[in-house]
Amino acid sequence: MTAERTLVLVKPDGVSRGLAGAILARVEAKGYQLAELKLLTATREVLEQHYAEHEGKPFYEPLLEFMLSGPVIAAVFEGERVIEGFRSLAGATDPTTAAPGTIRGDFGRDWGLKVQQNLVHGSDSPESAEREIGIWFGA
Ligand code: DAT
Ligand code: MG
Repeated sequence: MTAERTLVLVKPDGVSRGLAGAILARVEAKGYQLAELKLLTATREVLEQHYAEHEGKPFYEPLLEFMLSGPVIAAVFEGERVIEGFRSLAGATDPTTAAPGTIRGDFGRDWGLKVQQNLVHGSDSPESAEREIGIWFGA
């Protein structure tokens, strides 16, 4: 049986603030296995696919601009219930209200209304994970 997989992104704020190692270390420390890892600057085409579900929302364009503003880390982690487990490690979408002890809760700052600057992305379902891993790493 293949272990569950999830796509993790360390967003441009995480990389530029020097938090990539600390973030990935938390995921490894939880017991998830690193299966793929790369540093890259995203393209608009990749981001349009990745964030297709959010197209048309008010935060869509600022989100894409932010995600294009610097390099990101794309990673695949494997493990039992890793999708749910990583989202629990990441915390709530808004860093201001994300619980202490979570990545967004501990490392998020007061960014005003820039909720998109929340350090990490994690897939939200097995279907999303396979779709997103295909986008960032190919089939
Ligand atoms: P998550 O990343 O927790 O899965 P999401 O899929 O709802 O959250 O949204 C994708 C990203 O879009 C999120 O990480 C940050 C940004 N975003 C979501 N809601 C927002 C909002 N109300 N204002 C600004 N950015 C938002
Ligand atoms: Mg999401």
